[in-house]
Amino acid sequence: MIQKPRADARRITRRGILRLGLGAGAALAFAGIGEGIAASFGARDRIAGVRRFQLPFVTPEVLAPTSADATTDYYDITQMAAPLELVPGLRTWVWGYNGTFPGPTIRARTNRRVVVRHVNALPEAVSVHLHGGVQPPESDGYPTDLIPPRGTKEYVYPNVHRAATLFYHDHAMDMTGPHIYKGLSGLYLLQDEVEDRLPLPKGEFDVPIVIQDRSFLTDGSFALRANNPGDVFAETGSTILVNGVPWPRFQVAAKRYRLRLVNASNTSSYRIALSSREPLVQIATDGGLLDRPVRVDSIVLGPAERAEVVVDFGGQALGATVDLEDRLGTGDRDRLLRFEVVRRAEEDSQVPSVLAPTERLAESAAGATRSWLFRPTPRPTFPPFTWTINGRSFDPSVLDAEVPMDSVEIWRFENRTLGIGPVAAQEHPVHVHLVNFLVLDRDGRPPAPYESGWKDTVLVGVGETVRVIARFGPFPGKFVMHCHNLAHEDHSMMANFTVV
Ligand SMILES: [Cu+2]
Repeated sequence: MIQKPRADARRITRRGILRLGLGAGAALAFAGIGEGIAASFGARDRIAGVRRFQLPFVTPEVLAPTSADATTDYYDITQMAAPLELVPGLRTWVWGYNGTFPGPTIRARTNRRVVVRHVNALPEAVSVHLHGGVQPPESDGYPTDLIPPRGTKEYVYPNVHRAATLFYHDHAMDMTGPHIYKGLSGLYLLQDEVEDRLPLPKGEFDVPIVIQDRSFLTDGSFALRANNPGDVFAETGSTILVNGVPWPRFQVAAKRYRLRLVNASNTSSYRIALSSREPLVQIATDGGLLDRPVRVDSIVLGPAERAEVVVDFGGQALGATVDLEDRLGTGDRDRLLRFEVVRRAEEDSQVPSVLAPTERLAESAAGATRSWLFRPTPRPTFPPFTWTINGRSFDPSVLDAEVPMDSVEIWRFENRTLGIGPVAAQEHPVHVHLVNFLVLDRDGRPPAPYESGWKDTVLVGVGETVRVIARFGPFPGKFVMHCHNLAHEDHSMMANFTVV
């Protein structure tokens, strides 16, 4: 029964809260609960221990179209519960696209339409958002545009965007966090002719690295806290999964690999680096290829951010190991996966010095600047605050901005704390639907090299102000922008804008 894990999780949460104590005044006590619960997961024997680097690396299956015609590929996906052995010897009930975790990968081509028909065989209403996709509002997965249980909806993706690593995931009102934690996300790889012509690693040497953290109870179920006040803070886990496998070992050839790094975690950010201390050669951001590769020591990926890198194992001896590290992670979480160099292979790839032409937008092209304030707002009920944008909780009926079609705007994201302890000091990964943007500056300083390309999500650190620039269009209608820490998004750091 899929409801059982939630009952168990509730019990753990309550005990966690009791152990921390609530006698120190609601606000201060509450300030510690989120961190305390997250930390207590790893320390409790009810959480399953998972050994690192035991299981083979896998990539999610690629979904075959059900049918195709001159303009369109048609896909069918059933959202369903399924028992999977994610941890050896344990059974985990996931909510998966076609019952898999992560969901199947859709491969799409720029300017060729994709239609995905979703059947909801889950007990709760769902909505599907293609993250980073440029699609009209009726196919964008608006939070209240729900597919009820036993319902069906067709999403039409025009694929007018350049090549990029996108992903599709649940976006149901107030329930996105729990739904994604249970498994509702999958890759959508958009490819085009510019990318085809580049001599980058291809085929089996072009691999997705979908990073998620989860905790498992000893009965195998996800240690997902129920939709309770604790969710205001974080949905994290003690186990790192890559493509659904705990800390896999990836047996590689001694040559170049293209790694598509995707942070599909609910709350966690990662600073990704190689244990060999070699730099990462980054070739793409959220919105696709950079104009030129950049060499970086590490890449910070907040929730929903992506980066693509080329790693060359050509200089490694057979038998050597290189780990992908998370330099923000502690304990077992300091590693994401292990590469083991096991064979020689002919090198047929390069990283060219010029990748893809990248349009830039000049600040002088902007017709307007809008400011968006991300902060907790106090309220009289428990928990004593909620996450807000410009002081407002998300309301589907309230319009927060009206943007003229095809206009260029500068959006200014400011992360301000409430001053009641660590609870108020959280970063916000800000995601804008419909558009890609360029980061202009972070507290007045130029963006880091690893975020210098087109993006759809940007991490706004504690106390920071980040300015981005975007052209709004080509589809009119109502879209959302929100924090992609799913605990914040669900409670209720989201706003509406229309393109008119
Ligand atoms: Cu946030």
